[in-house]
Formats: sequence, C-alpha cells, structure tokens
Amino acid sequence: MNIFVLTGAGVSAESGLGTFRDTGGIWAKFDPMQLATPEGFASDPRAVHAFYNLRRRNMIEAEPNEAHRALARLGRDLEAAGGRLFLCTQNIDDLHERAGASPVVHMHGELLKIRCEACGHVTQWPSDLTVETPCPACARAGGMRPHVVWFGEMPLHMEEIGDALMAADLFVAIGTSGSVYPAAGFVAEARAAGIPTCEINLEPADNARLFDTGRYGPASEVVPAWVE
Ligand code: BJW
Repeated sequence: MNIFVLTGAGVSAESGLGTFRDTGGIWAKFDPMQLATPEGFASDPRAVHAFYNLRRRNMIEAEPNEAHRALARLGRDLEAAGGRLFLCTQNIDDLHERAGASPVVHMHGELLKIRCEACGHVTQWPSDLTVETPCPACARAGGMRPHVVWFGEMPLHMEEIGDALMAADLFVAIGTSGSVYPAAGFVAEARAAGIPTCEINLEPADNARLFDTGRYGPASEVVPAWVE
C-alpha cells in the first residue's frame, strides 16, 4: 500500500508552534504580504529576518507530538510490508524528522536552511540570520534568506510530489486549511485519478466536501488512532 500524506500547521499546533489562519494564528499577528513575499523581503529584510529568527528559536525549543510519532511509525510499518509512505509537509519545522520520519518532503522549504540569492547555495543554519551574514560558498553578504517558499514563489519538489500522488493508493491531508495552492489542489487531483481521500483536522476545512472521508479532533489523538 502506498499512502500519500500531506501535513500542515495543525500537525505541529500541539507542539506549541502556531498555525497561520486560526484565531490568534501567525497571520493574525503578522502581515503575510510584508513577511512572506519576495517583495516584503526586498523592502525590509531586517523585519523578515526577525520574524524567521523568532520562529526558528521557537521551533528548536518545540518537541514532536504523538501525531508526528504516529506518522513515523506508519512509514516504518508500510515499508516493512513492502509499501511506502510519501510524507509531504507544508511545514518548515523539523518535527517530523525529529520524530523519526524519513524521508520528509518539505514543499515550502525548511527553517533550518538558508539560501544565497546571489549563487543559490543552500546551507544548514540553526542560529539567527542577519543581513550581514555572508554566504559560506561565494562570501557575498546581504543576500542570505530563509530557504522557505513565499507567496508567488514556486513550491519545491513539485515533480516528485506529482509522481508520488499519482502512485498513491490513498491520499490523506492532516492539519491543513486547504487554502494555499498548489497543496490545496492535491485532493482534487487525487479524486480525479480515482484515489480515495481522507481529511484529518480539528474541524472540517473549507475544502472538506472534496474528501471521501473525514476524522476530526486534535491531531495528537486522531492521527495515532487512524494509524493503529
Ligand atoms: C489542527 C489542530 C490540531 C489546528 N489538530 N488540526 C490558485 C488559486 C488561488 C491562488 C493561487 C492559486 N495558485 C497559486 C496561488 C497563489 C498562492 C495561494 O495559494 N494563495 C492563496 C492564499 C489564495 N500560492 C502561492 O503563491 C504558492 N506558489 C505558487 O503557486 O507558485 C506558482 C508559480 C507559478 C509560476 C511562477 C511562480 C509561481 C506558494 C505558497 C507559499 C506559502 N507559503 C507559506 C509560508 C511558508 C514559510 C513560513 O512558514 O513562513 O506557507 S504561507 C503558509 O500557509 C505556510 C503554510 O505552509 C501554508 C499553509 O497553511 P496550513 O498549513 O494549511 O495552515 P493553516 O493555519 O491555514 O491551517 C491550519 C489547519 O490546522 C486548520 O485547518 C486548523 O483547523 C487545523 N488545526 N489545530 C489538527 N491540534
């Protein structure tokens, strides 16, 4: 059995990392157009660095929860049975990896990586990033940015994701509002290909009607129950 799982911010909510669009979420406190667009970064890189430095520190202090651990178990169990879990996350945190999942495909990038806008070099970066940080490859300063996907930018690994989706026997979306494309469109693509679809969420998302089935409640309870 091949299962494609798409996770969103809801899977990390019980680890203490904020979601984006819930009441009191990240976009209620911060303006996405200033902090999560290339234009926002060009006009005020210091503000963007401060936002991601804060989130990087929060992430390093956070711990994986039972939902992350259950998905890591599911991956091992499927592999032992000759199948595969394709774990695709919109999250930039590393909680799936720290729970033992491997591989994890980060379609919106990773908070622990930075990228040079001049030469494209990507490097691990566990500490604060500033406008003065030089590129470890080309030594230029001023062009390092978080290796994350902002609005208007192309998400990562799309070819691999498309192939895995079409090879899946089941598509499951966990803890995502289904409001950001192209991830929000995966359920329709799966349906069109005749693949069964399931939503796991605190409550039905805006696109819940597109799923064949739904399981609702906190991810740390519903995901382990679904995996067992
Ligand atoms: C729980 C829970 C618990 C709570 N247990 N559950 C088609 C139509 C319309 C617009 C577009 C379109 N195609 C593209 C666009 C534009 C845009 C877009 O989608 N805009 C929409 C807002 C309308 N998309 C893009 O720009 C994307 N790029 C693109 O399409 O490129 C194409 C292109 C073509 C040619 C040239 C160039 C480009 C890129 C999108 C990048 C998104 N980036 C962000 C920031 C990443 C870095 C960072 O983290 O700062 O990604 S925005 C933010 O939203 C982040 C998330 O990954 C993403 C999704 O959010 P998510 O995970 O769904 O979180 P929430 O908060 O929305 O939902 C949480 C859910 O959890 C809720 O449902 C809760 O109920 C639930 N929950 N607690 C279980 N305990």
